[in-house]
Amino acid sequence: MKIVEEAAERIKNLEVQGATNVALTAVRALVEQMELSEAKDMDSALAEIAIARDILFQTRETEPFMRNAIRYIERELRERKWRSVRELQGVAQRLADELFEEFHRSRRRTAEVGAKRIRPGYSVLTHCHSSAVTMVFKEAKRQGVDFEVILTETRPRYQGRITARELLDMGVRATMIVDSAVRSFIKGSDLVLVGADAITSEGNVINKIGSSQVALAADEARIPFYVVTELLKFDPQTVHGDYEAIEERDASEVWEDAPKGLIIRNPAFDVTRRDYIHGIICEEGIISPQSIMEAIRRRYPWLLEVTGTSSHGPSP
Ligand code: RI2
Repeated sequence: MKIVEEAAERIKNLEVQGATNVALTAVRALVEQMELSEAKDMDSALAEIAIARDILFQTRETEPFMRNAIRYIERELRERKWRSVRELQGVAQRLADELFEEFHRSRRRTAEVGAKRIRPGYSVLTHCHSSAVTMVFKEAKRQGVDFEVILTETRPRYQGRITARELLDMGVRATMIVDSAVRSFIKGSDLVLVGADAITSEGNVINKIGSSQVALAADEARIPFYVVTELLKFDPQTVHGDYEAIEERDASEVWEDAPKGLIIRNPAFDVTRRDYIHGIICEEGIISPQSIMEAIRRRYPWLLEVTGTSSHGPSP
């Protein structure tokens, strides 16, 4: 399981960062690992897939996109009849290719829809680094819209620096602020765009810690708060009553040589209630968080059939 184990390590230590990158890396690793499989029969090949799946699922808790993508491939492989392990390997590759194609189509559509919300002269506030939000910025820039971005540094891992570099590479005017300065700067903004790690059946969104504070500040200042995301980040377990698990990361990320006895808490994500979200910008266009189940049934009905082990976390 060398390929899968290496990918899992890179996901765990945040070398691979962002919900989308995590999902794509995990799927690639699974398929590459299967290519090297020396399984003699179908049962052993499927058992190897199950081991790989478990290793990948244990990397990070709040990653429904990765879980959905891997469960989809595993389910398709289990449900069909195979003549040989070779055939199964080919189909795993094809399923992954189809998933990637669908993902890129969704991304293009999401970017086109999102870019229309950025009007000339706008100041857009964003938090953390989301490749989906970056795609919207890129598309707006490509269309010649003149706008600027206020971005948070995003403690403790400073993902805001990734966003900052991408914006400067695009030639977009970018201003970085510390996370606690959001309320001071929100009044000068026209729009908030953030990404998502998970979407629940109620239309609540789990994203980088601090997102819900940004949403509160936006609500107070009457600035629209939009979430840019693929619908594949929907967590089907939440339909059955489970709370989305919120990953708690190591205290050393917050303070490496903290004094003994100090308690440090370091949740990676928080929940933004749907009431604070103007819309979810996704491959179905802009939808209200309340209509999430309808959108999932229309676009990815299989998502509601591929639930596996439950995830429990703190209540929203
Ligand atoms: P894309 C990130 O989490 C951020 O919370 C970001 O908004 C979200 O993933 C979505 O990113 P982390 O993996 O999928 O850095 O849009 O902990 O790239």
